[in-house]
Amino acid sequence: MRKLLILSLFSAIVYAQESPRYLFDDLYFADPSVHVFDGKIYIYPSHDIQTDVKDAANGAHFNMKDYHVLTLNDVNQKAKDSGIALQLEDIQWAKQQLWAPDVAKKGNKYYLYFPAKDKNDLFKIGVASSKSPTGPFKAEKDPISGTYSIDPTVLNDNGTYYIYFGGVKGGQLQEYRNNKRSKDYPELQKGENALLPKIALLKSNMKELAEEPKDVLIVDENGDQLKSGDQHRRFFEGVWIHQYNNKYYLSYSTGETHKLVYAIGDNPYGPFTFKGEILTPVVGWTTHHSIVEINKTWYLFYHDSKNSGGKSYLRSLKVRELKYDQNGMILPMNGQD
Ligand code: FUB
Repeated sequence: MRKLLILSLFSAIVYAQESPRYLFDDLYFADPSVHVFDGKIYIYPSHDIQTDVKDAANGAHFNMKDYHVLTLNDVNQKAKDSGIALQLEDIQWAKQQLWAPDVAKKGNKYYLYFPAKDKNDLFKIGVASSKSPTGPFKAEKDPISGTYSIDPTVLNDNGTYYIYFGGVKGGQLQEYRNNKRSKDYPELQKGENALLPKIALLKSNMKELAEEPKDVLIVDENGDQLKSGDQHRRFFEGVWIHQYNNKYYLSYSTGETHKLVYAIGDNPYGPFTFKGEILTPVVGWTTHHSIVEINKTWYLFYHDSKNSGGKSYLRSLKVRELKYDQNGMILPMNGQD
């Protein structure tokens, strides 16, 4: 009996550690980029809302109009909403669709990077700054020159800052080759090289690119670039980069197959070698995440659409512990939990 009690207590503890938790109940938020700044946890999500835009293949129904910043005292508690940090009407160049953002801190300033459609319905990436991690953020008059597509994330590599971005289909990445846009590029055949996320060094002002965006190469175990038809492994959107044991982990969504997967490289530019799955599909079409170490424990922050009965554009934030094996491989998790 005592043995049984100890055993069930043990499994309760393990289960409690490994099962995901929702972070916020009152509003729908998605695409969490999480950072620890000066010992405090900040969540920079998209803010999902219901509008009258109908479901569309180009994602027009993801019709978000502002950003909130959430704070978290402890991953086991609910997050607190700090209110609106930036809204569409205050971004001169943007017309619609404030999609997944990220924030970087440099010195005493915080820089919010966000995708939005401009007046010509082209996704660009904007930047807004603030002296406070919770905003309000003031947007620059124009998007960052040389950027396009969606899902920016910024790596602070010992004081050198790199921006990554890109997303296929609704994210418009397929309309670009070598940073040049054309509506006439033919659809990629299954055997052709897959589209890749982009990387560019940021200038010291954090508001401009210091170089032309470059492809972030993702290869298989033989060193061959992943192909367009390899839907279970190739890049689609939602890139995140973190460092573990002196390696760079590039993680992203596979889109149509709805997985979170990762690849490992030796430097921010790659190449990155595909390693495996992090999370099987969640409820809802999109899957987008961040991976962060907090107090020596690693966490996966992500979203699903369970709370809205599966509406892909009304998503809720979740967190769960993430573990590595002794070789630095991430232990895969079940997105349906
Ligand atoms: O939230 C809008 C879009 O859905 C994001 O930019 C993508 O990553 C996907 O999560």
